[in-house]
Amino acid sequence: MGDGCAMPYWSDELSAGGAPPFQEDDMAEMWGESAVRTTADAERGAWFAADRFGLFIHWGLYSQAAGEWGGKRWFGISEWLMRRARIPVDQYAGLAGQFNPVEFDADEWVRLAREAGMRYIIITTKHHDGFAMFSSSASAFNICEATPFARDPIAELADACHRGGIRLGFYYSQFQDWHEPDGAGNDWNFPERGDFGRYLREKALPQIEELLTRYGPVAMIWFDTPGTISAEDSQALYQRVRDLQPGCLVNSRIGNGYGDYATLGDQEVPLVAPDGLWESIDTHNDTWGFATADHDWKSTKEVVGRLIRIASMGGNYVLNVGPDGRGAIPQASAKMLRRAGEWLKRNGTSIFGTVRGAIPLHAWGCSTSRPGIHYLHILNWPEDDTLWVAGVGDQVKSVRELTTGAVLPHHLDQGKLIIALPRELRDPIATVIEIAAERVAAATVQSWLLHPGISNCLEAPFAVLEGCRLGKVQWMERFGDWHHTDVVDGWQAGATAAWDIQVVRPGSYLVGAEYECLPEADETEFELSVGTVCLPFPVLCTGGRFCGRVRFRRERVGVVQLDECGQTSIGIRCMSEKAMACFRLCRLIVSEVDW
Ligand code: H79
Repeated sequence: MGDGCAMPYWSDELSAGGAPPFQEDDMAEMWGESAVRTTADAERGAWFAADRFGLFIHWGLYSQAAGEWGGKRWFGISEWLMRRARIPVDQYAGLAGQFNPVEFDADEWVRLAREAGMRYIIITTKHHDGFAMFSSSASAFNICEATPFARDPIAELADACHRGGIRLGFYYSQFQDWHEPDGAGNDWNFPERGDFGRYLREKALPQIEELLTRYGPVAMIWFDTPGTISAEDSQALYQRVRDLQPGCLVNSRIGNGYGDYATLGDQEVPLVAPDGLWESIDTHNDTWGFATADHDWKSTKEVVGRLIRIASMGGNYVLNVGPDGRGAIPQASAKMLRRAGEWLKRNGTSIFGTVRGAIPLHAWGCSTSRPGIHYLHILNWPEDDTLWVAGVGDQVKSVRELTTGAVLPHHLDQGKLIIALPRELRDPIATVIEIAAERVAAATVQSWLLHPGISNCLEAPFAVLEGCRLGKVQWMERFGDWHHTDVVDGWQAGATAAWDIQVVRPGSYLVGAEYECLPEADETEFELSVGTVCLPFPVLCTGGRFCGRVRFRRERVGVVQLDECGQTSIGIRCMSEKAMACFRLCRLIVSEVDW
């Protein structure tokens, strides 16, 4: 681009004072390729497809350090502390001498996961810091040999899981290992590139073998940051897992297109369903490992809302908690997990064993399906207690609220199902409506039902684009806390992004736009068009990007009259005479206004 739009740097070591920041290319290098070319066959993948909700646990020496080193606090993901603070290997290893997590209680963790309604646990057995949280003959840098604790928590957790009927998966960092000269990622102690093949042969493969032979059935090995690992190495790892435990699944971060299912980006919840088996992985606050300074907890409603949206796209949700150096799961996480579990106890049939929803995304929420049954998840309750549903067809047999079985009054109007919602059945987390209908109209193009009484977010991936394209922006706020947004990008002169909408209640609607506008594009003229009406407006600068952080603004554009029921289109056109690389639109927001 060369026009000031290029993201300058990622904020890796900026706060360390002087160390060179990393270029975007380094980032691609660390993530590596993580799309899968294959999906596990139906038999091996069956549990994964049905189980939907798992607990991720990041626990290691970094939990003891908790984001602080030498009197300095490092915001962001705490498990990266060793690299961020450039801690020498021997000093970091000194943490092991203080690591004595006497509060660790495997049965309690399993009980908590079960109470949350989760069906599986994935725990870090070795993160990038190289420290094995299990007894290992392949490296003495492990919890049994190097800490006063001297117990094997992986063994205890495996027993507790097998007793408690929870599947157990192992996180294993196969590429980065900051403890080893031959592992990747430690360029402060080992500036020369080591012999990665030797690391793989002498540490990673033997440890993976230990994990797959000493702890009973393993549901999955969860690899991370494939980096520049070769296709042969990825394949060899994959084969080793299959040979030792044929039923064990492998995620796509093994690299090079191998693996049984796709892991999306850290903290990424998509708007459009990916193909095949996939998972979103997420944190309860902003870090994976425990950090004393991070109290940015998601509410139960946010967590359950994400689970629902992911389930509606046929994916799994793996939510992380970070136990502290004493082995205790933070109170806030335990509380949220129990509350999420209460919701799932009432509404779990709408999540577990369902497939992606046949009824398209709406302003009120989304759906999941099973043969002949569709569950509507109301995340945004309409002000007038009236729910409009498009795409159900005319074969509806019954409409009930899930937890009480209460039959709800409904009728069809212009091909839309209208349901009267009883306010007393409103669940502050999400209300689920169960619809029995043999055949639903398959939605091909998303035509957005402009819902009265709720803000309608017309998202970038559902727009019809001319002269512009769909893009993605990703950035970190503090460090390692990823944010992902779909945008309409690459605007040519005269380009348009428009959404097909269906007006069900004529009236006045306020239209807003949410976008990033770099200084070069400040005050560029755009036009909002609805039917034959065109409203000119300027887009306003959101500031430049600092450390790659993206900032959006939500601006009112104007009020439009939508006087006729039925199909129409709403969109914006770029009136600039030259291409606009510095403007990115996330969404239009359309809401009914009382006049
Ligand atoms: O375990 C959690 C994270 O620690 C781990 N994945 C989740 C599940 C993770 N490891 N690496 N990453 C996530 C990607 C980090 C990439 C970056 Fe960088 C860190 C980009 C910028 C800083 C290293 C330095 C790679 C490029 C520059």
